[in-house]
Amino acid sequence: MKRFATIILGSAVSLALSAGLAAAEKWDMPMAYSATNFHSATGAEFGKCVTKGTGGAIEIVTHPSGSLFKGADIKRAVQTGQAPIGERLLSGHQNENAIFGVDSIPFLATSFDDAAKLWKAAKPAMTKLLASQNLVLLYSVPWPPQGLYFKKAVNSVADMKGIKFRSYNNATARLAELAGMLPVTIEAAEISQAFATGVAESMISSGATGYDRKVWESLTHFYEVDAWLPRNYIMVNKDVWDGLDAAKKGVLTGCGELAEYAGTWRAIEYTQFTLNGLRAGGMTVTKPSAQLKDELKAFGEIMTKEWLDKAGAEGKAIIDAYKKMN
Ligand code: PCA
Repeated sequence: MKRFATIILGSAVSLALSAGLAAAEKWDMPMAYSATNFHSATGAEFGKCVTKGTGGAIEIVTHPSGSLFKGADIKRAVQTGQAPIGERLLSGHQNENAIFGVDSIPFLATSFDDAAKLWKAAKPAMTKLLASQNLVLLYSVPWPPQGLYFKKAVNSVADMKGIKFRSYNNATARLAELAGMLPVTIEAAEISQAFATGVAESMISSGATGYDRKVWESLTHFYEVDAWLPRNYIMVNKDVWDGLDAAKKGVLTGCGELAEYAGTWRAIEYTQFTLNGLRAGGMTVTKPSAQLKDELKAFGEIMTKEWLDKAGAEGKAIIDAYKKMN
């Protein structure tokens, strides 16, 4: 903590000395999830930290809920410089490169502790991959464990056949397919409407997203499957980054480290809070049956193999490094 404070304070002092010389820059930061969600709250705090740390030279303005760019468009917007910075669930881009999907391999890392280890193992490869796409990785925060939502009791894969399933990345769509469901990709910002109109009638997500979007208005059951903990990643356009002086880079990096730490704690706290919220909304929140869990684990094995086939030696090295930490 002292190190961050030193970086930020040092930068603020040096910037204050040059105050009046540099014009303030406004950085719009597109984000995909509801304003009240902990990722959005963390992004807003990160923005304030940067504004303060740079003595107002960079003012970050967050735009949650997909209001500036939809989730699926944020990565491209930052790559091409339409936005200088943005937050994206990178597993949504697994078809570009399997490494982006490392955080959504079923039952590989199913707790916050394990997700942190997997992130540590994956970070160098992810940073390199993003750099090759004109992006600088600043920080990353996990979602709570993923569970299954339905509008009826589901105790086995047989009960899932033919259900319309909202997906948010390749892994969620593949899981649906293996279970005989019908996947349709829908942004988190649009799920309340999708469930209300019957476009979708189930999904895999965190308690957090169900709570943020009040899904108890349409759905009845949440099963705590703990399948994986996907992550959001905050990235800066590399040309913009390269144009910054060392002091500003230091502020962004320091504020990013603080945000990752604080955001992770917020995620942990939001987990139980939102599961309680689903219950208060009238939903049944429970562990899956042993049969359902076993059947899902078998899908997990298939998907792990598929991921390793696509991710090759680099992917295997990440998994090996992660397993060594346990
Ligand atoms: N919420 C996001 C991604 C993972 C999560 O928990 C969503 O459902 O889109």
